[in-house]
Parts: sequence; C-alpha cells; structure tokens
Amino acid sequence: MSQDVTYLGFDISTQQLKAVVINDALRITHQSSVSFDLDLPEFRTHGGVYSHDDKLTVTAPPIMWIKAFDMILEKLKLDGLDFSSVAAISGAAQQHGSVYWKKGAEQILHTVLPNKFLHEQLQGCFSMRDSPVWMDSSTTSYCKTFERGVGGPIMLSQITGSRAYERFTASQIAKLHQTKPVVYNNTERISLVSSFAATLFLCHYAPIDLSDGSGMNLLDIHLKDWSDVCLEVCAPNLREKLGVPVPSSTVLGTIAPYFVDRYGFAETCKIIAFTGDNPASLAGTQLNKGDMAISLGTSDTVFLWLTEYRPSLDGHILCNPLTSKDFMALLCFKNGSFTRERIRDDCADGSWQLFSDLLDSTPRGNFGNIGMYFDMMEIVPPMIGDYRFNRNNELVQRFSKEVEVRALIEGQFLAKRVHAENVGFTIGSKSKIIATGGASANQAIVQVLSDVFNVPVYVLDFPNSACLGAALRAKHGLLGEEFGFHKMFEEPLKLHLSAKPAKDAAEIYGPMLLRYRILEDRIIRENDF
Ligand code: XUL
Repeated sequence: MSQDVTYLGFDISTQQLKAVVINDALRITHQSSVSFDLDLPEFRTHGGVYSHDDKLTVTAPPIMWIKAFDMILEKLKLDGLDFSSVAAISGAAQQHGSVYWKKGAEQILHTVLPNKFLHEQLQGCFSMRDSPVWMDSSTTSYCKTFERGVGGPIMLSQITGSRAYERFTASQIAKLHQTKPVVYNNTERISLVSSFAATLFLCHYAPIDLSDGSGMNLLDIHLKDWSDVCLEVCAPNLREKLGVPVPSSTVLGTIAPYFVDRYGFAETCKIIAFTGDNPASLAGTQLNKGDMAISLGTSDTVFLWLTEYRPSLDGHILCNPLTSKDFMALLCFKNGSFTRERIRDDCADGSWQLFSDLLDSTPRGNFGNIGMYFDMMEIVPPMIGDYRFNRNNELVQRFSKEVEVRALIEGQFLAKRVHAENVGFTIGSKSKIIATGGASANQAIVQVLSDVFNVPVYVLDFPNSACLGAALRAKHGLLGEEFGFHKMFEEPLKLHLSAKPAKDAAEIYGPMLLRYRILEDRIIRENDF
C-alpha cells in the first residue's frame, strides 16, 4: 500500500466524540474532538448526558451524536485530512446504550442528500428521542424478572457472560416494551451506540458486533448468536429488531455515497464493524495475555484477555474483539472521573496540581484511614454514598483535605484490586498494568495504582486507547481476523514505565486489602444494598 493510506477511528464516549487518523505505519497523523456540553450547548447536556430527576434514569439524544459527527468531519477537513486517503473506518462507543430507529428510518438513510448535514436529515428517524446510556440504573426490577425468567443469575452469566445489570440493553429493552409498547412496536431496528454510528457511515443498518453485543445480556457468547431464551424473556419479535450479530473484525461494506460526495472519501473506503469502547481499548493498549489494563475515564474499567472463562457474578465476560475464539473480562466502575473531580473541587479548589500535591503529602496507607466514595449507585460494589473509616474501622464524618484525597484514590484502587481478584486476576512476577484514559496522565494517581497492586504501571504515548484502538481495528479489519492483530506491529506500541511499586507496598496494602473487603461487606450488609 502507498505511504498515503490512512485509517480513521472514532470514539463516541460519554462526554465527547473523538477521532484519530493513523497512517500505514500506524503513526497518528490527525486527531480531533467535539465536546457535547461545550460544542453542542443547544442540547443542554451535563457531562454529555441528561440525568433525570429520579436520579436513576440517564439518557442522551442520538441526534446530538449525529451533529457531533457532522462537526468532527468538518474539523478534520479544516485540519487538512485528505479523506480520499482513508482506506477503512472503524469506531468505538460507550457500551450498552441503545438507539431505537423508527419504522421507515432505513428508507430515509438510503436517500440522504450530500448538500445537507446529516443531523438535519435524520431528525425524524428515532422512535425514542433520547437513548438510555450506560449510566442508567433505572431497571432494577426488570433485571430481577429477567434473571428469574432465564433461570437465575448464574445461568444468565453462563449464557451471556454477565448476570443482569441495569445498564445492559436487555433490561432497557424490556422496560421500553413494558412501559411504552407503542414505541417498541414502532421500532424497526435497535442499535447499540457502536452499530448506530457504523449505520451512519453505511447509510443502512449496521449489524451489532459480537464483542459489544456481549454487553446486552442477550448474546450467547459460546454460540455467538442471540440466545433464544434471553430474547423470549426480554421482548417479542426481538430477533428481527436486532439483526444478525457479526464478528468484530467484519468488513460491513463500503462508505455511503453521501460521504464520497460531501467529503471526498474514496468509493472503496471500507467500514469495519464498530465496537464498544472497552473492547476497542483492548486493541488500543495492545494488551497481551497475563497483563491487565485500567482505563481511568468517566467510568473506570479494568480488562483482561482470557482464553477461557468461568461464569462469575462479579464482572463481565465479553467475546474478544480481536479474535472470535477468545474472550475478555471487564469490570466497570461508574464512579470514576466525576467522583475524582468532585473531591478535587472540594479539597483542592478545582486544581489537579493541588490535588496531586495533597496526594503526595500523605504516606502510603494514609495513617490507616480508608474511604469509599460513590456519587452514583456503583456497579461493583453495589453501593452509593461516602464512607470514611479511621484506623479502628470506625465510621467518621470528615477527613482532613489531604487524607480525603488519598482516601479517595487508595479506596478506588483497593476496590479495583479486590474485584479483579474476584474474577480470577492473579498477580504474577511478570504482571504489569497498562493505564490509559485521562487520569493516567497524573503521576501521583498512577503511583498509588502501582503501590496498591504492587506491580509496575505503564502508560501509552496516547491516552485515548479506545479511539486509537478503533483506528488500529480499521486496519486489522482490512487484513482480516486470521491475520493476528499483534502481527500488524513491526514493534510493539511504545509503553512508558510510569511508576514502580514502593518497596513497602505489599506490606502496607496487603492488610489494607483485607480490611477493605471486610468494610465493604459491612456497608453492603448494614445498608441492605
Ligand atoms: C462498561 C461500561 C462503561 C462504558 C463507558 O461496562 O458501562 O465503561 O462503556 O463508556
């Protein structure tokens, strides 16, 4: 291939749409982003979403995401991207959220005109104006009914890789069907946010890929097809509304004429199945078996590459996005950057520098104090509220500012280690953590991560691993799944050693981990969470 060939990756995350372009040598040539709150203020989102009064329902408008695509393509054009060089496009998106296309919408997609923005033409395409997103936790009762219907949480986890979760798409679809049957019946297609975005580039419905599809509680991750029993328990006529799921490296087709005419993409530009942001991060971090990656973003996630799995009630197993025969484990913690930002604002006047200084001013182990901070109902552990324990395990009202900052960061990483160990993660002598996402650039935070896990932490040159992963998957999709993903790299992506564990890390955090487990259990029991 010529030197000029490029690959374009997108990431529709909670707060922004990002784009990155790489060349054939896998070097980044262009990048851009659109912030939903700042660049699209007319939608009045906060953090990219609408948090409803019940404090459980969280949604976002798909038309805002479409407008963000219109904007980012214009920005890339201004940045000098020659769209005709793009050989393939893929994307990553926040997982679990669902988009409901109205009857007749595909017809509208087929006839979009290149002289108008997409958002102007697709306004009328959705049976639900706002899509439920991964932060939603309004479906507890549907989860319970769903698990019972399928034969219990372990059975559901055996089939789909996860017990029922509020943000997973099955309970969201069941809620829609039961509370708004007319809207459900008026829906011709249900997309995930990832397949919704691929649909825009194809101008016809894109299938759901197996990896993001594993975050729905509907896919049989062994058979790699929808599970009949899950579909039946969820809602009627669902198979036809979901379409046929495909392996994540599938070439879905060529780009729609709209983009050829409007932006000058080549007619041959291929669209590779879009997937979830966490599966795309697995690609973006070039994760190897045995290592663990942590993404510190709006949600904090921990993921591992697995060759086999045992069903668990803690965490999720997804089909691996890079090879259909393997799996990946995923743990998601909702209270990531929003909670860090809240404590930064309370204790450090909104300054990350001051936050880091406060963190560095306290010793490992924080004088025996432990904190747990959950602004929203957490996924694992299922808890909400702030809990501060002194060295005698007594609940206290307040910590000093510096103790509060360390209690937050140590508490977040103690929780990650406890729950990663619950899904089978063990620390070997060669283990390493690859950290990515916004907070991975904060040295003081990364040092605590290294100490709590007692392993070295590496960071990538480029913190947006999901977006980079999308661009890398675009190239891999062209080569085909049988061409091993890791073989694409003449040399592995550059990882920088960011922190090494302190000599006394195991001695301090070993006992603290045990205390954390006991205290977490106590809070869950006492509050009946
Ligand atoms: C994963 C999850 C989040 C979203 C955020 O299960 O819910 O990480 O993918 O974008």
